[in-house]
Amino acid sequence: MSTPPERARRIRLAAAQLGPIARDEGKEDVVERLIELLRAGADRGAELVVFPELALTTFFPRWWTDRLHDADHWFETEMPGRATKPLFDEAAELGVGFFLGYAELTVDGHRYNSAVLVGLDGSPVANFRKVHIPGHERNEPWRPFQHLERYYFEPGPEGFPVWDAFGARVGMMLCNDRRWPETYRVMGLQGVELILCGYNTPIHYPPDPSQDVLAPFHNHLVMQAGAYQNGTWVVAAAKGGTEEGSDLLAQSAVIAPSGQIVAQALTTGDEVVVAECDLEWCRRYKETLFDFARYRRPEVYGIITAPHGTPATTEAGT
Ligand code: CDT
Repeated sequence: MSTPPERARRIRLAAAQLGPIARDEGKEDVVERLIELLRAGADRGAELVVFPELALTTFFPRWWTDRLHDADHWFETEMPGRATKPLFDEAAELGVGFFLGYAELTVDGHRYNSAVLVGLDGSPVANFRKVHIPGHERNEPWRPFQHLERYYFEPGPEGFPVWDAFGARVGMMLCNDRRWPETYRVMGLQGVELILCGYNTPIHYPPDPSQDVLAPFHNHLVMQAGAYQNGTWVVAAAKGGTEEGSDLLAQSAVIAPSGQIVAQALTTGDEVVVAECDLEWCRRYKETLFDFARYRRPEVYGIITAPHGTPATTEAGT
């Protein structure tokens, strides 16, 4: 008996990369840039446009302030708010969904590095809070610039849920989350078919500058591996270029469940890349090499959920 032919489930996806955002650039001006990118994506048939992490402002964790409340103006207390409403309205008008990274300040005072997923009708479908918070907690004046995400943000307590949206099983992650295999696997175990990601990656890594030259390689390495090992599409949008003296990696990309890059930004500025993605491709990997039910061995993976692992104690040669 022959296998029935696969039916395609196609969606056109866009990664909308942003060039630098100046410290004094108003959110209203940034939203105008986002609307231009949204229109460019829609003109090319995109149904869903992915914007970067913290897409409304400069990457403000590069600066220290003694008083956390002095940073409140970088945060959103509602979504949509006054500045972002025009983007939601334009999306509804165009019938295009989007993913937008932003700094979230909740009514009870929690601060998260978040992303909202907005449906084709311009209404929010889901909110995601970044889980892996990189950098440091206090001012470290020896650095050429700070990476104070651990001062400004709490880790998202909800982990990595997936949602049924845009005809797909959709998951979200933000920047540093993409470097952790657990991020993809937790979503993979929920059948994810499409992972949306925004990032701001300084090319210079002060704790170990020998990694700087490898930043572009590591960026794609982790996402290509995560896509392949979980049979999922990944769409990742960067903030690139020199922002307030800090060089940010660009390289926004759409990655197939095979791990191959099917579209990639060519510049470090505002740019939209579009790809047509067949969600059925996920099955090729989920039902063969990465058939989790058949091949995974969770009974020997227990240490994965231990807080810090344990030093190796097995003696060689016994
Ligand atoms: N925004 C973000 O998460 N950036 C980190 C930089 C790591 S170095 C502190 C990243 O993983 O790209």
